[in-house]
Amino acid sequence: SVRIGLTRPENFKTVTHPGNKLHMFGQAGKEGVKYDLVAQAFTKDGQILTSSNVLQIEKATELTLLLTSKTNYNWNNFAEPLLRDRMAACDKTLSKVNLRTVRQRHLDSHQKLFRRVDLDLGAGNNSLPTDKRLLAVKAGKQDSGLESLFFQYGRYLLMSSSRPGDMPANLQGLWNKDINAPWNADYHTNINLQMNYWHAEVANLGECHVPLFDLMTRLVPSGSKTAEQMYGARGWVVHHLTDVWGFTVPADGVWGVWPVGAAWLAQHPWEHFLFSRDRKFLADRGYPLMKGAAEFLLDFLVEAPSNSPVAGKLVTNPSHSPENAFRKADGTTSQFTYGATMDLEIAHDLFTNCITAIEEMELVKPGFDAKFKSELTTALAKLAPLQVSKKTGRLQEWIEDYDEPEPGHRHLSHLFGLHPGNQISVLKSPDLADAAKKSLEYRLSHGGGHTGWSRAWIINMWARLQDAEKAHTNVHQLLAKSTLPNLFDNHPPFQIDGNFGGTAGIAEMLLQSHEDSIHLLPALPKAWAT
Ligand code: FUC
Repeated sequence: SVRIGLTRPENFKTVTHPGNKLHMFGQAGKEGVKYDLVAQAFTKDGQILTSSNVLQIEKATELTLLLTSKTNYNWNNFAEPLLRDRMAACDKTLSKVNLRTVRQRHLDSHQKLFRRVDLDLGAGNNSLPTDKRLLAVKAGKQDSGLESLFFQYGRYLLMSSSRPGDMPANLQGLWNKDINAPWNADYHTNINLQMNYWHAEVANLGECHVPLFDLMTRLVPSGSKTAEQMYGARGWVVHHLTDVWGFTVPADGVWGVWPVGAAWLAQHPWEHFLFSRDRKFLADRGYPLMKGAAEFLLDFLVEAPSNSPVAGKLVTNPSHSPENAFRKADGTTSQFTYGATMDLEIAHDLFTNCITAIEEMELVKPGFDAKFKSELTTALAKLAPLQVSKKTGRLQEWIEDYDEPEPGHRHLSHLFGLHPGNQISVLKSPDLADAAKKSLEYRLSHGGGHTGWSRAWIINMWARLQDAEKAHTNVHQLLAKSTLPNLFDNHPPFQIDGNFGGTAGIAEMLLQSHEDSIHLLPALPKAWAT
């Protein structure tokens, strides 16, 4: 026996309808999305009594509740709200459910994706429930079984929050519980959204990557307008955050003055091609997105002035190194800069990927986009080189060797070339790799890695540096310091990027393919000996 109602912290009404249905409807805020939600009860034995807004179940031996909701948000054209009868649409969904087969359909859909990857690092402490295992890890215990569980959980969360046809996973995946979510449950493009998809390919969930490409495609019209009107540039631009209404202009003061969001996102369709070898995808969707992002950068880059250490080379301007500040010689701090290291690394990554993509297309269409290829090749050769500090031996975060007022900053932007880029390589550019390692150590020795996603990024970087034990220590720290009892990542508060980035990091320790070959067990720690 149970009473069932529906509630929400703002603006809603509930009523019951024949057929044991409970109906909630309302609107987010005064002008926001309108929604309808229907819960329908099915029982074995007993009876269901309905009052005006409650379903009262008496003495049932079994109860099944189906719940569905519809909004007027239009993912296919967010400028035009949907005008459909939402209640009727909910009813239609419910009428299609076959109670006998619905669970099996769920399992089939789950297992098809989930069972593609097995990871066995030993059982660990698996006689305990998850929250107790986590407590033991927080107390210093090793639990390799919990680490493989965390890996699979990251796959599970992406499978559940990013299916083809739907929207990509936001800062909370799709598990936002608040009316006003932290950072609006949006898409931050200066690390967080990309991190959500780092494991998509390597953890064999390529189709779950597609919603990200759908978002990118939807951002092209407004991103092109922003490129044209703000910068007089071709192509499309996204700044440090976006949302589900096509937001592409700067927000949040200096932090928003970071015009390389689209250029970073463009790494993703390229990775999707590398893992799938799907030429049709590359030609129809991937390459056009990459090309537009590259066109913007080609127009945005300028020659550094004669008093710069990289005079005459191409740099971004204005820009900043995500959310970080530097101290100038006169003791004042600033964020605005030109040629932040990350910008240059992103440009290097994108131009290189575009050229390789053109070479793929040339195989089928000789002469494909030859003019653009030569534009890219010229710019790539003229791009300002990465700077290693003569004072510290560290890879500089800025083109000039500024001091760092916050040396443990959560962003590790200048190490983009190490991961997720591959400009910095232990094999091909060992000096840069060594400088990057020194920067990473410096960040860590000043408290870096204190947000979940920051720690997750660090795992990936140690894996790329092939330091198995340091990578593993950070897996342990991610669980011990930045994970909630249900294994959600804790920024704090809950933010899903650390789950996804942590999963990617574990994969990166076991398997890498960013160089020209596949590298098995590049960073295998002692704790995973079996
Ligand atoms: C970036 C980070 C913050 C937070 C936010 C959603 O701006 O610097 O730590 O994760 O995104």
